[in-house]
Amino acid sequence: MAPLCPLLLAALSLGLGLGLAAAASPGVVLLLADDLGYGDLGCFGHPSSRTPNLDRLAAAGRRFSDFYSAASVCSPSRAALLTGRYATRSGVYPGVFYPGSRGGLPLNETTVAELLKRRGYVTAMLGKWHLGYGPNGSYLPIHQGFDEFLGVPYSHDQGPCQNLTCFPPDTKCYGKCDQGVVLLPLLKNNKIIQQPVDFPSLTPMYDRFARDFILRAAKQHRPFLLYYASHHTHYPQFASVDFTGKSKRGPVGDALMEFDGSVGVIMKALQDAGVENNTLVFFTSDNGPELMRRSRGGNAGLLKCGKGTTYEGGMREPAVASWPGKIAPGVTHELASTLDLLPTIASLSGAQLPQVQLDGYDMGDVLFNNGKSKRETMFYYPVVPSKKLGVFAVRYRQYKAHYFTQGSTHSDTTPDRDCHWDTLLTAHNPPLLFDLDADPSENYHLSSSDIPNYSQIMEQIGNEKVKFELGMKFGESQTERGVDPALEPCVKPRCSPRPQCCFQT
Ligand code: CSN
Ligand code: MG
Repeated sequence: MAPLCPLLLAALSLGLGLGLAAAASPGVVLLLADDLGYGDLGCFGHPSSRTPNLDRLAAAGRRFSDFYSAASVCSPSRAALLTGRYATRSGVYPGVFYPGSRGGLPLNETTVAELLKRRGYVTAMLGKWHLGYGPNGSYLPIHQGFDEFLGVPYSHDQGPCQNLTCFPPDTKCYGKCDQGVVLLPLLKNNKIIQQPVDFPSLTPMYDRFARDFILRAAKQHRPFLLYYASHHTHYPQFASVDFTGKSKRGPVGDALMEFDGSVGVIMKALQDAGVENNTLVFFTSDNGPELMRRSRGGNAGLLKCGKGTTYEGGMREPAVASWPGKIAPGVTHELASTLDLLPTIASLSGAQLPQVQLDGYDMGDVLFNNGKSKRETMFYYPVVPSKKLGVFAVRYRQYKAHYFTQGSTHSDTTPDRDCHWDTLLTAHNPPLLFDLDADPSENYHLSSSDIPNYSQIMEQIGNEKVKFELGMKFGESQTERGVDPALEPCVKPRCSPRPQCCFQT
């Protein structure tokens, strides 16, 4: 027995070492809603939404009151979330990608998935990508650190959605979408498996994938990253049979309820896999609500305007972080952003930060120690950012100064004309200053007669703006590389006439 001991010990310690390393690396689930506003969730005050799973997540975890996405539309917001950098750096501007876009999130950008893969994580992405398709699908998630992808490469209104099949079959679908482009494709990795996507069965398929992925990773004792970017609650709304007509809030409520159902499936999978207490779950949305859809858009709650604007409703989002036993339940009023996810997750997993200029801060102290945020500023770029105009607004602590304001089609139809497309670009000198703690709705701008330290605050904000903009290097624009209809995803690559022939029954 004695001579065996050192060997046995060595084997044991090797096994334990690997086991501990795996156990020490937490699972990460990122849940992203689409065009969901600050006022849309039950746990953020919406009276008729039904979001029991998100409400439960929020009750058991930390709910953020002052959390920001880094852009007011989709592609730049998602680029920032995955890279920890404002999208002006990566070149994901102006606007968003289209089915035939030549560009995408540049492959030399480092995503959070790539960081984690280097730490031995298995990684998967579900749902809406919207960071480019490109020649031969060269910008798809599988080229940006995700081992697996099941989803749609862009928004589901960027295709002829009158073909979006709703349940029951004779139900009117909610709205009209882009014509003259290919039907919406569903991809598995880089392969088109449906065209058009069958929307009523899509979320149940995602749910099965998510559950299988989590159970498989746990069985293999591998740490994992699941990035689930739902199509809900973006227009046009859809839901599967289990959720159609089930909410009190109509189409947008049904869609939100279906997303909430997926959250429930994922939480149950984490429990069943026994990894619930070793997994960070983080929920937020990509940008504010599309108010132009009237009651079928989302709701920004008490915030001003929505999608496409640099008012609070465009970029301030509901957010929840949950990790049983590690994150104490409650609400935090600390400032945080999707930009902070990459540095935070890197620190949790022991991953090296990429050697580039990051815009995020590790929010570990906020999450785990009820501490102060390292973030004191947030910068608001418009949908069409330019070096000439720079940022439209700056938040510093509780203060926000608007240097420029502009309405957006995405925020049309509300009673507040400031939000509308025909409210043109307006420069403000001096900038319009608001105290967001006292006035989160940006109703009453302040002057020197309102607060004694007005000039100090304006000077401080001005300094932060100058400092930030000196350090901002605009990347080459990826959306201005234009579109080529030949690049649109097509299930029959050489068929004609396009785009109608890109169809498989
Ligand atoms: S977004 O919504 O992708 O969620 O931002 O579906 O800005 O021109 C935005 N846009 C289609 C969209 C176009 C979208 C635009
Ligand atoms: Mg969006």
